[in-house]
Amino acid sequence: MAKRFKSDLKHSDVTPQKHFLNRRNLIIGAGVLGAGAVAGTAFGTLGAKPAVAEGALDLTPNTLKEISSYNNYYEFGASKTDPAKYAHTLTTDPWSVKIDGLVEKPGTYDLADILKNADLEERIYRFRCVEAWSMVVPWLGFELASLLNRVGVQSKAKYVAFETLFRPDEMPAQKTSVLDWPYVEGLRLDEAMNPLTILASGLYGKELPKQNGAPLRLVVPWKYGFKSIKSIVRISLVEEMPPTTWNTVGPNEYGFYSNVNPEVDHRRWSQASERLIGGGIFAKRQPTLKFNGYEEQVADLYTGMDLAKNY
Ligand SMILES: Nc1nc2c(c(=O)[nH]1)N[C@H]1C(S)=C(S)[C@@H](COP(=O)(O)O)O[C@H]1N2
Ligand SMILES: [Mo]
Repeated sequence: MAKRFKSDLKHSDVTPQKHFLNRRNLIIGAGVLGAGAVAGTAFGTLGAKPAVAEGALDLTPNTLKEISSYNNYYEFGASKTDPAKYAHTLTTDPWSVKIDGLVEKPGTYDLADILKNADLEERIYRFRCVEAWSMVVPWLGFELASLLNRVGVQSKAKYVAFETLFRPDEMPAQKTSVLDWPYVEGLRLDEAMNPLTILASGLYGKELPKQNGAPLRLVVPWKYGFKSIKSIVRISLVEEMPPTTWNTVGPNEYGFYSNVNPEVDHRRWSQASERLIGGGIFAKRQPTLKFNGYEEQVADLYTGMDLAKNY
């Protein structure tokens, strides 16, 4: 797989948005199609929206403005426009991540050190929220597996638990009880080790906007957006399935797995289609794809499981 950015580049050195967009066809389906993706340049004029067959992976990125002004980040309020208004109060530097539990080298790692050793690269992923909207986001990140391998996962570990910062002085909604704080999420170890699963520190070649989960957030493209936990301060390797915020809030509506699945409706709405953010009010809804279009890469993880029960 092409590694576009080396970790010795500062975010500010990284490709400006325009050039970045022009390269999207080269990396369409990064981590999915590999070198064969170069064929994507056949889409024609770089930067123009390619004609995409129904059901195919359209990886035309949303604009930075769209991606950073329509967010879910409950620590800053429950409305989609709250995070862009209020997340600027968050201090993201210095930042460290505690890695503990069933690992060989537990410790509190400085984010700068994590990033210095990381193989940062562009990943353009579809992102599907459980509320039936979607975006395409050009992340800058690295495989979670590479970090886990570096700290050494013990053989008893079966799950990975993640925790967001708890700092009510900077995250105003943490003074209320809309959710149990801190926000927590979890993955089965094999899901965490899948090469599609990344930790992102940027998007559009720049540092992550705070409303998108700076300075480090998870991205799991075949799962509903809420699995992609923001502003991570702790990663724990554990033996038991860890609690997750939305499952705690509504166990009937949000399961542990939360794989994107058009065949399994949410209790209160259909998951068969989605609204692409930025498409305009007259835009046709697009059909939702199983595993958000990443079926080929991840379906094996769930062989033999009833996905209607394990939602
Ligand atoms: N800590 C934290 N992480 C979070 C959330 C949150 O409220 N708090 N919201 C989740 C939900 S519901 C979604 S859809 C995505 C939104 O990511 P985006 O704002 O970058 O699009 O973040 C997820 N991660
Ligand atoms: Mo969401």
